[in-house]
Amino acid sequence: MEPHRMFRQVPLAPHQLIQDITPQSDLFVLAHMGVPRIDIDDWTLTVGGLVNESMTFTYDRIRQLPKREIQAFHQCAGYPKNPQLPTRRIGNMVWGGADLKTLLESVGILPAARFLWSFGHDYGEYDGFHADPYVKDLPLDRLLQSDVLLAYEINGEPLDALHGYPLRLLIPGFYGTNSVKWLSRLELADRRAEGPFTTLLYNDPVAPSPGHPAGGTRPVWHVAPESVIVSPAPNAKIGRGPVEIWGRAWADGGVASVEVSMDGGRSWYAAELGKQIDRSWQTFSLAWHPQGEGNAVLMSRAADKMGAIQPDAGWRNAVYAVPVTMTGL
Ligand SMILES: Nc1nc2c(c(=O)[nH]1)N[C@H]1C(S)=C(S)[C@@H](COP(=O)(O)O)O[C@H]1N2
Ligand SMILES: [Mo]
Repeated sequence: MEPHRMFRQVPLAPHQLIQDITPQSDLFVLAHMGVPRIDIDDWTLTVGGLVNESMTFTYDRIRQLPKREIQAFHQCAGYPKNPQLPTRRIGNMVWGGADLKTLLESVGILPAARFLWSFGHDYGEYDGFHADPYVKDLPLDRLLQSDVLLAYEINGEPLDALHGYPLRLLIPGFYGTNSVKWLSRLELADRRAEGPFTTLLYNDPVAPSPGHPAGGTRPVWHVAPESVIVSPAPNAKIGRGPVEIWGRAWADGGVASVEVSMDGGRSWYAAELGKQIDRSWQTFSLAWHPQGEGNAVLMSRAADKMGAIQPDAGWRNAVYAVPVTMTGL
């Protein structure tokens, strides 16, 4: 592994999300324990656990399977110990690869299987935890929706080493942490996987509720509704207008609506929402006629199709605020 320690590439800031499709070289990188450098001649993918017969695939074999391309956003959940902190690490790419459901069905899923465990080639230390290797899991019912990829391409290019070469998972609508890079092994199981990244980290606290007085935790799987204003940029000087306020919005299952505020969240106006392509982010926009001069705070908030809405503060998908100055000119 090179390096063999946590490695991050900083994300584009919200006002830099100008392109509908994020180039691979601009995509944020998250590697908890470092970056495996894999020689393709030594690499295979083994599929086992609760299957009829375990099987091993070469890179060529995976690439011979029918190829699917899915446009999908990809978002990091942020710091596993601090789900309150928004990090807004987001990109939107066209992912190319083999359909995982088809591959698993060809191996034969046994009826007792309920989770897919996915193993990376990376191992080591992260924040006082030790993992050998990186393991995540996902519920099988999500997987059988038929849009989970064994991805070997981003935007038509092979994955680079930082983004998981030669093969990674891509689970549209799930936080990035679940889309395991540098895959080595897949296993079907009847329970959740053990290891720091499934049992200790990436489990959000859930508030007590009627029927669940103790609260508990929930795995960091589904992406909650979120949006950012791309333009105007923070601290922009705004003339008399009209000014187009526009940005990106995303949620697992797609965004239902986006509202925009020009007065720091006191009043909200429905934005126009662009359509979703496959599992992509969506563009929203609103024409603004600034009144007077002085400071204004622009905000956006998205709602998903289940009715969940971005919180004002205190959670990873909290509303993003853009201060601007109205010149009155
Ligand atoms: N094997 C492995 N897969 C991994 C990780 C990792 O540390 N090891 N990090 C995860 C996290 S937290 C995120 S946000 C995404 C980041 O993918 P990217 O670096 O391609 O943007 O990869 C996920 N897959
Ligand atoms: Mo992440």
